[in-house]
Amino acid sequence: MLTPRMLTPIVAGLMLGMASLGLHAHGSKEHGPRQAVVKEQTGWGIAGDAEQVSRSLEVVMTDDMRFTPAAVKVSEGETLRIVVRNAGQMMHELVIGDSEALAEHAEMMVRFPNMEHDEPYMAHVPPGETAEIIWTFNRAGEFEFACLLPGHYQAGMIAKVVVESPRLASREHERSQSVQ
Ligand SMILES: [Cu+2]
Repeated sequence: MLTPRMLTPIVAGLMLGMASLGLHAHGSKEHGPRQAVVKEQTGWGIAGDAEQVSRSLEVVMTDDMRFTPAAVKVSEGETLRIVVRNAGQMMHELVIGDSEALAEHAEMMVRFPNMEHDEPYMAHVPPGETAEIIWTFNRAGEFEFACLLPGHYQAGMIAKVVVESPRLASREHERSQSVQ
């Protein structure tokens, strides 16, 4: 027969087991490797791998709310290692997107300034620090790098990113040749 005295260690053991399970689940979620991020196709590309990188691009962020360079050209399919350097005294971030998605996101950031967000196409960089984004631009079109911190986007902290389709570029070349 089970007496309350015998039951206590069983219950305590069960609770301890549950607690450690909970801790484990929490720990693996919070500290899991970044590579474990599910690669999701967006309208402006997809997360890339270090092995695919075709070139590095340094982008500098400054407190005058500017990205340098302010315009970037990429070939469709290229994987870039974007080295994002914050040369300012305040926090900045680089978020890749199309103008519509970024404008929407910027508005959310104004309404909820403490909103936490982290996606493979963004880097939050404290003053004096550098972060990296490895991104495959597998969609041709016009995109942007933007800092969505409240006030920054509104002050024009946006760089232009043009992803050119090689097929389209050669077709245009042919057309200009035939005109001559
Ligand atoms: Cu900023």
